[in-house]
Amino acid sequence: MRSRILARVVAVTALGVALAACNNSSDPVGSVAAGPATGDAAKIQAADGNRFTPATLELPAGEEVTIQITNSDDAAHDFAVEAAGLNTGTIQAGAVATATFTVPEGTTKFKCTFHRGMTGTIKGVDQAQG
Ligand SMILES: [Cu+2]
Repeated sequence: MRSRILARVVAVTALGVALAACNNSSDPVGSVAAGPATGDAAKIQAADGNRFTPATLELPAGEEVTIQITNSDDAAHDFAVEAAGLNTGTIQAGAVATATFTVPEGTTKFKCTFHRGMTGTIKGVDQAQG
């Protein structure tokens, strides 16, 4: 009898740990904000299937740019540019956030810290070209 109760306690504890592991969350870091952009913004979506669309953004190198991230998925995501020390923090399903930074030249990676492989690339394009 006592061992059965103990087994149940262990099972419930394991369930709690499993649920905690699924409860993705992160805190905002850097020049980020909740809600839509108030001015011009490059727009990107966190989409069904743990992917960003588009996964590649071409932005003007050396300029301060705001990226607006819309979570069109039914799971939470975030948007992090580690090289720039940015993380929107958790973007709940249906929510919108922005991240503002000066675009480096060349290739800069961004990602969702909750989902391995949910990544993308910012291409900082020299404005003197084209
Ligand atoms: Cu994600």
